[in-house]
Amino acid sequence: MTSRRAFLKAGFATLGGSVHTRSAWSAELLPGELPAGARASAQLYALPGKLPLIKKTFHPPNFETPTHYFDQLYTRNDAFFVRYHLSNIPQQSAASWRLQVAGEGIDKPYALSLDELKTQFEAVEFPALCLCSGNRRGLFQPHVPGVEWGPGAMGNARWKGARLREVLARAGVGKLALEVAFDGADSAPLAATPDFMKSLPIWKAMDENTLIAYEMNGAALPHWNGFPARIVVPGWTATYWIKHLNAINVLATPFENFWTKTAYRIPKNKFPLVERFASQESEANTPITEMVVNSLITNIEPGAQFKLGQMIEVRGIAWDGGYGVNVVETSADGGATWRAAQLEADAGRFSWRQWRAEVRAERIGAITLMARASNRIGATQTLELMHNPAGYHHNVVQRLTVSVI
Ligand SMILES: Nc1nc2c(c(=O)[nH]1)N[C@H]1C(S)=C(S)[C@@H](COP(=O)(O)O)O[C@H]1N2
Ligand SMILES: [Mo]
Repeated sequence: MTSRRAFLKAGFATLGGSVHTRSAWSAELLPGELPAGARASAQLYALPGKLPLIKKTFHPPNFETPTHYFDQLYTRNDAFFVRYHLSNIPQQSAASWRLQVAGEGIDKPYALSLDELKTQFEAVEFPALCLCSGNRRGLFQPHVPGVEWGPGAMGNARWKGARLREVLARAGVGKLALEVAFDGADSAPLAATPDFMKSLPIWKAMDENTLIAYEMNGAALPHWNGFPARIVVPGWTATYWIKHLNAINVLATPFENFWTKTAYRIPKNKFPLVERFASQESEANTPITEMVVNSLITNIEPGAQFKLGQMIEVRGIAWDGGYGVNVVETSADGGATWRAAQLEADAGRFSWRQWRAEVRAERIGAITLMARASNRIGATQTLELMHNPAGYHHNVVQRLTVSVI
């Protein structure tokens, strides 16, 4: 059996980062609802170029962002979460990187350098939330297999890049085009593991907001977030946001890759989704697409103490799949009564929206703070978990217990 120390050293050697063994500190940063096992084994670890993040796995690297970094509109690049399926992640060079555009759905295959991508297409920039489908999977009861994420497998950033549809248009998209498949430079150490690739329906690939992004918050993409370029699909969960993008294939038939055809599926008709991926639907299930409406309290750690009679300022963020959050309500009595929170400025429909509320610490003992967001198409966060086998779309109203002394 590998000892914990040997394992940490192995992780350290491969990823070249540094371990932060202040376990008491990392435990505080985890939601109280995470099972004791997940809390005890969690630790902070800094990948090269990153601040200490909550380590989920070293191989492949999966690291989540501590909640306090979400107490601002944009998530810093060096605190942005990292999610990979495969552990061969070669460093890409800006000078030699090429993007291949090919497939039976286009007329003229071609390749682009990074310079060409930046200079030959209009650069557009807007904020969008990048959220892993499995964010909060670790809170599922009963448990489901997969990376046991807390609430930090997400981040809100300003993305700058070229519109995918312009890059496709140069290749001449024909009538046959049904889906557009994406491949990144990462691969599996074992040939038996399917390469991580995803496709989008052609209409979503041609949406004016779908980007090939090369900047994040005004800087080049960090290596761990897809340098030099990644797909950005605002409103849809991050599984489609392929990093280290190096090949685009326009397909005339449904993509057969495991990660599109089999993984990242949700039961049909269970979630209130509008945007569908029809060519990949089966009898039982459908690819996950849009994010569901959700929120998070960002300025208070579980177990925080307040004085009797004190006003408690509660701040947080709320988001959805791009319709726009229009109401956030908070409760300080475990959900018996709710009051509207104040929404901060709207940074765009794909960004999360900040909000704040004040509640009085009215009695001594434990009190449960809750936040519940709704959006412009009338969807609201659930009180009961919508169970599904892969542990996606966890948008149960958060219960954060603090104490009044
Ligand atoms: N090349 C590549 N791109 C990828 C993945 C991957 O494993 N390889 N994972 C996807 C998933 S499931 C998520 S949640 C996001 C995570 O983006 P981040 O690591 O920049 O936070 O990347 C997506 N793009
Ligand atoms: Mo993900």
